[in-house]
Amino acid sequence: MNLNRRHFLKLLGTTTVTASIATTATTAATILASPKAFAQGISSNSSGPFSLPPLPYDYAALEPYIDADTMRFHHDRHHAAYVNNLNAAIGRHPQLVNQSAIALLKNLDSIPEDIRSIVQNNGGGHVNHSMFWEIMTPKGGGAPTGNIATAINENFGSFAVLKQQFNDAGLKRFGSGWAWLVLTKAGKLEVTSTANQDSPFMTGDFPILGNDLWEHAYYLKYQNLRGDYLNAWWNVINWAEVNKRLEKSLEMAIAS
Ligand code: MN3
Repeated sequence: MNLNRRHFLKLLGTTTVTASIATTATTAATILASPKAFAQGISSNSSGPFSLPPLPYDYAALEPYIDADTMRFHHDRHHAAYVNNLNAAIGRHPQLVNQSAIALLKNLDSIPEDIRSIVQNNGGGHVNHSMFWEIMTPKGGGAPTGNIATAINENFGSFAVLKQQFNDAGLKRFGSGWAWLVLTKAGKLEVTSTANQDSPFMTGDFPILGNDLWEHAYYLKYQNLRGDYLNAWWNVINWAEVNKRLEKSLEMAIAS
């Protein structure tokens, strides 16, 4: 990866972040290296290296923007199914048992062909949703804070421009998928979109922030009005967690 210190300083428009990168490197390395640590160790109904992380708040905590029934089905059924399917696939190839879900996604070409698409879909689903719960919070929303605020202004001009690009990407995604704010291999923040459960990690980008565009994420409350859901979602963004992910993305870029 051709990132260097100058890229980061340009990205952030500041030198203040570089000190904290070093101090949190160990924590991030631990989180990213171990599937159990990444998933925070709650048990699910399947056995295997991966487990369903707990929701960090009540099902109803994100109302009125996301309703409790949607959160319950989304976390307890949909995410759980991705975890169970991923564990079943890895169970057929035990040599993969110590790899993190992110590592699996980054090296799909090396995954045995008989489980490759299962890992792509369900490993992607597990990693995407593990991020999704964490970057939302009942006390969220408002303007970005910290280094992500600086980076957004440097890369997009303003938060309003980012939101518009992001929501446009979400509206244009036909069918199921995700809208993303990623740190690219070139060290820039960009808005992207993927189909199905494809993860930005598959192409070497780091997902800083992502919104679930599957109908299971919004249909009970918003029906066909995906645009209303996209607009409302910004009210629950956990900017503190997004800042942690920005730091992690920079650490991984430095390490690779
Ligand atoms: Mn989903």
